[in-house]
Amino acid sequence: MSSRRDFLKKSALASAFLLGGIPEIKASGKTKTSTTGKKPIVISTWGFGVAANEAAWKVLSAGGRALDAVEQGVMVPEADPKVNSVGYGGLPDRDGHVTLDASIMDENGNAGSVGCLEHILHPISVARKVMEKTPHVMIVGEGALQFALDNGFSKMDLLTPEAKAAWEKWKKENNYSAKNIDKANHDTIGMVAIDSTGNVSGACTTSGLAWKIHGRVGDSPILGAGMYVDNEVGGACATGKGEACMKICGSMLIVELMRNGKTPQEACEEAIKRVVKKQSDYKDFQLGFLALNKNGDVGAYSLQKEFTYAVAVDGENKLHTSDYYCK
Ligand code: SD4
Repeated sequence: MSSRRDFLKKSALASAFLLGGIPEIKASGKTKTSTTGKKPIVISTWGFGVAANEAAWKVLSAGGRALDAVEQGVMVPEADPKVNSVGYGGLPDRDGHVTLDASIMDENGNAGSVGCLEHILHPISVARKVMEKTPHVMIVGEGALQFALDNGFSKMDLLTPEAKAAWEKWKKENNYSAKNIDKANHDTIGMVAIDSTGNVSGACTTSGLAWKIHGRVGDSPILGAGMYVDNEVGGACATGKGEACMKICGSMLIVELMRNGKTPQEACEEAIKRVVKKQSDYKDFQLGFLALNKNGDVGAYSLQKEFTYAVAVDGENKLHTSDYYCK
């Protein structure tokens, strides 16, 4: 049970956090982010990770569970119509469908995911229901929608007027050709948190690649690719070209490298090097990894420049820019 002292400490942490701005820290050369020994902590991908971390921190600073923190955290960009790569407001596939992928994993190794789910505002919460209420790990497409509706989620139109206009413009200019992911048409939220008891959980949610072939599923709902956590080690998540990440089981690879003694930074760099070694078109797309070990050390590395990620720890929530391979 939490003592009053713990409560005051947590409240102070929460207020310091809310008062803190969001300074951006750029990785210069070999400078690495490290926050050894600090708990709770939450990390997430891209600039929208700052607002997501804030929601996650509310849970963590009140002594809540990492699983609840990551779910609450990623629900923020899922519901934000201005974020055109996650949830509501996400850019559609080439047939105009907004199809969502999400996965969640807890400290006991339980996991749930949904792929190609339409019409549901919070795919991450459906993934959690898959984890908690079914004997399965992954449900996709029509079946996932049916499962969501059966479990009390409501159906809505996720295609905003802005996303619809972008799709119509794309259709005029692109002759229905499925676009490969490039350096710009992506941005998944992946999040990993450690709560004050030391437990690790992760979540990942996206509308995936814009203009993809209907039915295409990326790395985000694939355990070990878009996200993976192991309570003995830590966790990792990915953003960028899902196909490239799936081919190396990126997040699982990073967790295993950390288990074998690599720092989160070394593990993220090694994963990117695997892609460079095996995928000759690596200069043409973006892929970024973010990792956290049990000590609260953070690592991040990407193929191309401008991969940003947010770290909330010790009352501060900061946006960082990761080091990258293609210089
Ligand atoms: C995918 N990894 O579906 C996702 C895309 C993305 O930032 O937006 N990543 O391949």
